[in-house]
Amino acid sequence: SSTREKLIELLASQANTFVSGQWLSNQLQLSRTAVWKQIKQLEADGYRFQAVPNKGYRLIETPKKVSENTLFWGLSTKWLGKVIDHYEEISSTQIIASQHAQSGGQEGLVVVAEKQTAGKGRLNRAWDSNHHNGVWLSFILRPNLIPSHAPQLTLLTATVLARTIEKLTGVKPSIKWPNDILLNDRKIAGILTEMQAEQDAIHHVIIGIGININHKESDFDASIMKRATSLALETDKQYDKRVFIQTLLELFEGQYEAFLSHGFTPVKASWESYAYRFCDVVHYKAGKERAKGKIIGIASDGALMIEDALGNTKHLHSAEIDWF
Ligand code: BTX
Repeated sequence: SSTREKLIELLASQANTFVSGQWLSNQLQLSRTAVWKQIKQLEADGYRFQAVPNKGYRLIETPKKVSENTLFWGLSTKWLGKVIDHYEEISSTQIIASQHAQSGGQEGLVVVAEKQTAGKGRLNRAWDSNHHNGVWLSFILRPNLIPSHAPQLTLLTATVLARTIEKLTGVKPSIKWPNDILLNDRKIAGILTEMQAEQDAIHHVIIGIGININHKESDFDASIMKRATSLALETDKQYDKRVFIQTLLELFEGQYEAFLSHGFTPVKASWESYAYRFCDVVHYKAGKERAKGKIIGIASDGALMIEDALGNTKHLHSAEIDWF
């Protein structure tokens, strides 16, 4: 509620001193009992206070715990994450977000879960996320784009995810076409974009993002242990999931708005700056054709651009790349 936010704001702005219950009740125009009840609720969310008789309260710790409230506090976005639907455990945030979208959920509504029991990957693959050490979230977009431009949103999301990881860890990830996010050659995050559209208009797009944050190696399913990694495994540090989510949403909002007003060119440049094996020659199989060529970029429809030995450019829409 807005009272809660105001209370947290007041307490955080006075973090070095005690504030009296009376002062808070004046500021918030609430009874002292009501203030006390709000403080108890914040404690249940993981905020910690020092309470001294005749002096009042001092905020000594904001929670690491992820909840609607803790995510909301300190989030500086204008519209992304202004409505947050948080679950300790859910089948898939993608499913819940798409239900919200179908019943009129607003652009920027975010669904977050600590654990998913049926996390979805692309092409009916599963996403290993029945684990509280990752960030699993989906949000609704309602862009005024033609449906054929929707793949650009996936490319945009990949660049935002790469930027977020780089900002928080100092390590530069790579984007492996079509859309794996790698850190030191292992998969650290995945993106699932689902769209509902008519011929010439998008109803909504659900962007689903999964990032392995504080996993130990044994937290991964044996089938992916060798190929998957987490921020903690690669950098030997633990990360605050709340901070990760907030940074991600803030960067996304800015980059998305820039994309809507300036188009795809900056996204393309950013994607290419993170592209795995950019300018390397790779072997690939596309349909029946086996060939090799140099990776020279990404096209606006998501195709990988390859240059062959004669200098001709090819656009690969689906291909198996031999990365190693
Ligand atoms: P993808 O199809 O590119 O990747 C799925 C493949 O990645 C799996 O087949 C497996 O090999 C591997 N994999 C599975 N889980 C993990 C993991 N945790 N870390 C690394 N590799 C893994 C990418 O699909 C799209 C993933 C989107 C996940 C988000 S989470 C929030 C939202 N809700 C939901 O159900 N899906 C999205």
